Amino acid sequence: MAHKVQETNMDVDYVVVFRVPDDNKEAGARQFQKLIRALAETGLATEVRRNDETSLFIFVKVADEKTFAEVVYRSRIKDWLHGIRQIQPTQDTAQTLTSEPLSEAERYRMIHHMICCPREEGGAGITPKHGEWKGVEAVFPLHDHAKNKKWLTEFSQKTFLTPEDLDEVRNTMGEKVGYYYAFLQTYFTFLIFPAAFGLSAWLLLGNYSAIYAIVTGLWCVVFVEYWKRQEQELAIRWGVKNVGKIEDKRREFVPDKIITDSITGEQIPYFPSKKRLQRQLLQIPLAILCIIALGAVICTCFAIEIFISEVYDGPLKSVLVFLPTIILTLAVPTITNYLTQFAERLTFFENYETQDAHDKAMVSKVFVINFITSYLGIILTSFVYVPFASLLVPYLDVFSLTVRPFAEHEKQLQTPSPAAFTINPNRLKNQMIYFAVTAQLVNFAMETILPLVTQKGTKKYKEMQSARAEKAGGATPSISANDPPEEKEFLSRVREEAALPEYDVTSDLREMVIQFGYLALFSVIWPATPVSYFINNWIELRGDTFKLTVESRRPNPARADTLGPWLDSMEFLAWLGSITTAALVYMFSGGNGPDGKPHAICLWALLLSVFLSEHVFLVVRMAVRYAISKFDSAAMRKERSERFMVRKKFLEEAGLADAIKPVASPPNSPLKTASGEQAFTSMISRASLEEDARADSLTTSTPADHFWHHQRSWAESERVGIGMIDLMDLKGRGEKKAQ
Ligand SMILES: [Ca+2]
Repeated sequence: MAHKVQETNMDVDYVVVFRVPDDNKEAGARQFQKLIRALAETGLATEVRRNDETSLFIFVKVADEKTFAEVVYRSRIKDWLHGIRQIQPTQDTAQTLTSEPLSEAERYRMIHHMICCPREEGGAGITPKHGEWKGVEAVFPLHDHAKNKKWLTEFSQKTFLTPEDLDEVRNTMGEKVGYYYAFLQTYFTFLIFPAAFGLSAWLLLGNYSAIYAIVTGLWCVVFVEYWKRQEQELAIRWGVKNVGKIEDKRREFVPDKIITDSITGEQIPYFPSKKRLQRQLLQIPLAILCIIALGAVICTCFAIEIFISEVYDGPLKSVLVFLPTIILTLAVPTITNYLTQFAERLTFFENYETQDAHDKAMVSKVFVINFITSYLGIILTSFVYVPFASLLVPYLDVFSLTVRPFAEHEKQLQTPSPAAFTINPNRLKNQMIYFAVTAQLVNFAMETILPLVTQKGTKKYKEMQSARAEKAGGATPSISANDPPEEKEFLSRVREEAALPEYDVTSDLREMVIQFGYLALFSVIWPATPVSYFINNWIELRGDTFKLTVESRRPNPARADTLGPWLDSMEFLAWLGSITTAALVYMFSGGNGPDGKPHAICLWALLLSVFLSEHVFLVVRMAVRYAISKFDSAAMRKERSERFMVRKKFLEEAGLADAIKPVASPPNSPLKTASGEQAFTSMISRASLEEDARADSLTTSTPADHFWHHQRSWAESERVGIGMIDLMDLKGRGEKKAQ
C-alpha cells in the first residue's frame, strides 16, 4: 500500500477489537471490564485506544517474560508428552526462552493461546464472535511491514524459493501457511517437467497423444508420492510431527458424557463414535443434493449452450451464446453458497472434538461441491456430448424457448436429424484451453486485483464522505483526529489492518488442488496445459503473498503437519485421471475423433482400456511408493537419532545406562561363572560324579531332571563330549579300538 513502511509495531503482540453493542452500553461496559480482567489474570498487559464510533482496540502484550516463559515451558512439555518433540525441554523456566529461542510465529501462537484457550488450560478463555464474547470482533497480530515488503521484492526477483525462504514464511506466519508455500513451491518445481514435455508433445505429437497421457499419469503419481514424503520431512524440520493429534479442542464440542480415562485417570468429555457415524451418514443425502442441485443447473446451461451454438441459426447468435455462461456465473456461486452452509451445519452436527477433525470433515464436503462445479462441464463434453451428441441434440428443441424471441423464423430453431448432425470437433479443446488459460487469468483478477480495487475504492469513498461532511460543517471530527500525534500513523495503520478480511489458506490450497485435477484429468486434450499452469503458478505465489501480506489481516499462526484432506483429494484426482485420460485417448486418438455417434465407439474396447490403465496406475503407484520409501534423508536420520538419545537419557536417569553400553563380551557367558572356572581348576573325579548322581536319583523326581543332571556344567559337557570323540571308531585307527 501507499503508506511508507513502518518499522515499529510499538511492541504490541496482539490486537483485540471489542465492539460495544448498539443497544446496551452498560452491558458493553461490563463485558469490557470482564475482558480486561481476564486478560490481566492470564499475564497480559493491555492498552486501550479508540477504533471507530462503537469499537475499541485493546493492545495486548506479554506482561512479564517470566510468566511467558512458563507458558512456553508448559506448552513444550505438552508437546513432549504427545511425542511432537523428542528432546525434553529444560526444566529451568528462566532458561526456556534463551536455550531455544521462539520464532515470531511461535510467540504469536502462544499469545493467541493465552487469549483464547479455556481457563482450565491457563488461558483467558476468549472466544471471538462466539458465546458471551460476541463483542470481541477480532483477535489478530500486526503485520511486520518491513518483512512483508522484503518478501514481495525478493520473491518477485527469483524463480524458485529456497528452503530458507520457506523457513522464514513458517517462522513468520506459522506452519499452516508454511505448508501451503512449500506445497506451491514443490508443485511449481515439479511442473517444469510436464511443461517441457507437454510443449514438445503439443508441437510434435498433437492432442490426445497416448505417450503424453502415460507420461503425465506417471508424473502425477510421482508428484503426489514425493509430496507425501516432503510433508513428513517438513514436519521433522519444523518440529510439528503428530501435531494434528493435540491441536486445540473445539469449544463448540458437546460431549454426551464425561468418562475417566482408564490409563491416565483424566476426565474426558466423550461422544460415542457410533452416534457420530450415524450423523456422518447424512453426508450421503448431502452429496446427492449437491449432485442434483448443481448438476441440474450445469446440465441445463450446457444444453442451452449447445442449442444456441450448434442448432440456432438466427440473429444475435454470437451474443446469445454467452447467455448460459452468464446464467452459470450467477447461479453456481449462489447454489454453492447454500450448499456450503448446509455442509457447515452438518459438520457442526457431526460434533468433532478437535478443530482439526472438524476442518477435515468440512474440507471433504467442500471438495465434493468443488468437484462438481469445476469438472462437471468438461465431463459432460467429453463423455456425453462427444459420444452421444447426434442422439441427444434432436431433443434439445425444448431449449428453443430461450432464444425464440430473437429468431426470425422457425427454421432457425430446427434441430437437425441425427444423421445430418456433426459435432463441433474443437469444442472440447476450446473448453480445456479456457480452463488452462482464461480461467486462470479470471481467478487471478478475482483473487488479487479485485480486493485491492475494492479496498482502495472504499477508502477513497470514506475519505470523500468525511471531507464532504467537514465542508458541510455539521459532522463531528473523525475519531482519528483525537489520536495522540506520536501514535497517529501507527493507529491509522492498525485501523487499516483491522478492516481487512481474514486470510484463509484453505481457499488457496483448494485452488491449487483443483488445478492439479484439470492437469491429471483432462490435460491430454491440450498438452500445452502444464506450460500455462507453470507460468500461472509463478505469478500465483507472488499474488498470494500480496494477498497474505497486504490484502488480509495477519493470520493467527497455526500448526499443521500435513495438507490433510487436500492430499487425499489429490490422490483421488490422480487415480481418476488414469480413467478419464485412458477413455479420452481411446476415443480420440487415431483419426479425427468420434463424430457424436455412439456406434463409432466400441464399448468393450473402451472399458478394457480404462480397466487396464487404472490397474497399471495402481501397480505403478505401489512401485513408486516403495521406491520413495527407500530414500533416506538427513531430516529422518536426525529424527531417529533424537528419538534414540531421548530413550538413552531416560535410561541413564533411571540408572540403567549399562544396558545400552557397547558389549565387550557376551554378557551372560557361563565361562565366567564359578562352576565354569572350577571346571578348569579342579578335576572332578568319576567317583564324586557317581555319588552325585545317586544323590540326585533320590531327590529328583522326573526323568527329565535326571536326564539334565548327567553333566552339571558346560565344562563337564565339553569333557564328556571330548571323551566320546576319543572313543570313536574311526577308519584306519583300529589300534585305538583294541585299547
Ligand atoms: Ca491463490
